[in-house]
Amino acid sequence: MIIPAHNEAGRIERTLKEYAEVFADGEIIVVLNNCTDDTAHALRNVTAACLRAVEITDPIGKGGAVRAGFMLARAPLVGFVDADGSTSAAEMRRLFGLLAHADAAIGSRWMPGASLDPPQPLIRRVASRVFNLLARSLTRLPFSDTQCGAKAFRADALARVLPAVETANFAFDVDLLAALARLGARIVEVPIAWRDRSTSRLRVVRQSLRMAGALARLAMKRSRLHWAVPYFDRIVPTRPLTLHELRAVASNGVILRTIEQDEL
Ligand SMILES: Nc1nc2c(ncn2[C@@H]2O[C@H](COP(=O)(O)OP(=O)(O)OP(=O)(O)O)[C@@H](O)[C@H]2O)c(=O)[nH]1
Ligand SMILES: [Mg+2]
Repeated sequence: MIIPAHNEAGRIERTLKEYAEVFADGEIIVVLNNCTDDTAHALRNVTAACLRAVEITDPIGKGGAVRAGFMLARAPLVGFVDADGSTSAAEMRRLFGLLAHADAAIGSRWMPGASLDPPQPLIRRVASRVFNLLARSLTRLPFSDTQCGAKAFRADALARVLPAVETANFAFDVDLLAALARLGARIVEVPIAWRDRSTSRLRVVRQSLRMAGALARLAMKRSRLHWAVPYFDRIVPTRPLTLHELRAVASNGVILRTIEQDEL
C-alpha cells in the first residue's frame, strides 16, 4: 500500500493504525512530501512492522509521491490510498481481491451501489463531475470516477506503463489509467464505500485549473500536436515529472523507517 502524505499530521495516525492491521501481511509505504507540519511525528505513534516511510522534500505533487512509492514497492500487487482514511482498509482489501481477474481495480463514488457517508461537499461533487466529463472526452476512458483515491494494480502492468506517465498533480490518475488502457490492460471499476474526511484544504478552483491544464497537456501529448508540448509547458506550467526526473528527486529522499525484507 502506498500512502502519499502532504501535511497529514492530523489525519494520518488513525488511517495508519487501521491499515497496519488489515495489511499486516504486506507492506505500507508512506511517502511524506513537502510537509511543513509534523506528519513524521504522527507516524512515530504507530508501531507496526509492516510500515515503511520515506520523506521527499521537493514538491512533487500527489502523483509524484505515489509514483515514487511505486518505485519503492516490492510486492506483486500495489495499491494507493489517501492518507485521510476516506476509504476503509477493508474496502481497499476488496479492490486487491479483484486483481485475480484484472490488472487494475479502481473505486468509484459515482457508480450505482457506491455508499457515501458522509458525501463530499457540494462544490467538490460539482468539480468532480466537470472534471470527469473533461477527462472522458479527452481520453475516451469509460470510467465514472478516475479521481477516487483508492486504486490497486498488478505490479507487472504498472512497471510497463510508468515510463510513459509524467503527470505529477492530482490528474495523475487519468494519465496512469490512460497508459494502462493503451496497453490493453483490464481495468475494473467498482462502487466503493466512501466516508468523506475532507477538511476542505484543497482549494477547489485553483486545483481544478491545474488538473484541467494537466489533462490538456495529456491530450496534446497523444495528438498530432505532440511536438508543441514544450511550448505548452511554458505557457501552462503543470509541473510534470518524467520517470528520470522523479528518480533523481526520489534519490534525495530520506528513509524515515524501513522494514526487513524477510518480514514481507
Ligand atoms: N505529495 C503530495 N501529496 C499530496 C498533496 N496534496 C495532497 N496530497 C495527498 O494526496 C492524498 C489526497 O489528498 P486530500 O487532501 O485528501 O485530497 P482531497 O480528498 O481531494 O481533499 P480533502 O478535502 O483535503 O480531503 C492525501 O494522502 C494527501 O496527503 C501534494 O501537494 N503533494
Ligand atoms: Mg481527502
